[in-house]
Amino acid sequence: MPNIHIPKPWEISGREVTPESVFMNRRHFLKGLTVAGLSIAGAPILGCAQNSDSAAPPTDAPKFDGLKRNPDFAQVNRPLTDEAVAAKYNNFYEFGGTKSIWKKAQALPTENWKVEVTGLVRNPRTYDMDDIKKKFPLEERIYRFRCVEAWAMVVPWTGFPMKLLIDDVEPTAEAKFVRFTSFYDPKITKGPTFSFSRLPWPYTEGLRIDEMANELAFFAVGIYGHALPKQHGAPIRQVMPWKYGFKGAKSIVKIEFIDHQPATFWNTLQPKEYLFEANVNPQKPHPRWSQATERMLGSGERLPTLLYNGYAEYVAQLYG
Ligand SMILES: Nc1nc2c(c(=O)[nH]1)N[C@H]1C(S)=C(S)[C@@H](COP(=O)(O)O)O[C@H]1N2
Ligand SMILES: [Mo]
Repeated sequence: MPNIHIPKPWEISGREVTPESVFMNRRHFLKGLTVAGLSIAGAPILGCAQNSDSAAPPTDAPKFDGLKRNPDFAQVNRPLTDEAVAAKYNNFYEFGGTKSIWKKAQALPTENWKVEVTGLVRNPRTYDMDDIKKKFPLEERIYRFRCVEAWAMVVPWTGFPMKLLIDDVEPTAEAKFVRFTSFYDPKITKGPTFSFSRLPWPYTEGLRIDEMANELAFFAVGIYGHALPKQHGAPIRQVMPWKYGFKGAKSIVKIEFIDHQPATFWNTLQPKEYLFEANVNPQKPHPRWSQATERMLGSGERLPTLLYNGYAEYVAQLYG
């Protein structure tokens, strides 16, 4: 719904604001902190107007051949989000602090991509994208996706369960956590205009090993049947459907198996707002807004948020 702005209770005013003015108005949230960027991550105010540019974003990526949809993840009782909507409404702070970074993200260099897997594993490996596609059978899964900012979408991802990579590298008994690191090169990933130099780049995320081994935890190399467009985190990203979207690092270059809980990007900036665990939970409000409902991208429909984003039967036992 281009340019239609429905004010939310947590908003400063009914108009669109820039990241800088959010920061100026929300200074009190930053008390005791020297970092400006963090009030932006969760500020749903930035997400309220959709990109009014209606042309479909370019993708020259061919469709995956013979891709099979996993029948266990074939639908979620919600309509699929329109591809062009999902492709033009992104969080990718390496390319800016707004939702409309898709053009800037085209600067991401994805040729000869390598993913280094190291740390507490029997078989450390560096994969290129051909190795990954040869080694791990790709499937399609339709997942709900919930950003901590209370917007949501439903998209078909192409990829493979993280468990297959675990089996390939064989973590040792000492490995308890895993850290994912995104591509970072300050000449290319220039970041938001505000306080860039103080953000804890590179973007990192982390999981417990048992979370990573859960059948839902997914590496995506594609979306809507073709390779990931750069703005979605090409050529490979995490997708963690029962957690808030920030738990899924984009454009992964390194995966490390470690014995301690890693520091992560948003949790380092604002530990009270962006928890390490970050499971979707309608009962646990974000300190600055309710998480009880969510706004679907495209339709703007407001729907109730589901515990574990609707995936309790798969993951509730991890948190007993
Ligand atoms: N490297 C990196 N990964 C990231 C982010 C980011 O800024 N940088 N944003 C996260 C957040 S907050 C969300 S909601 C999702 C958005 O994914 P999408 O743009 O493909 O919808 O990416 C996550 N992964
Ligand atoms: Mo997010």
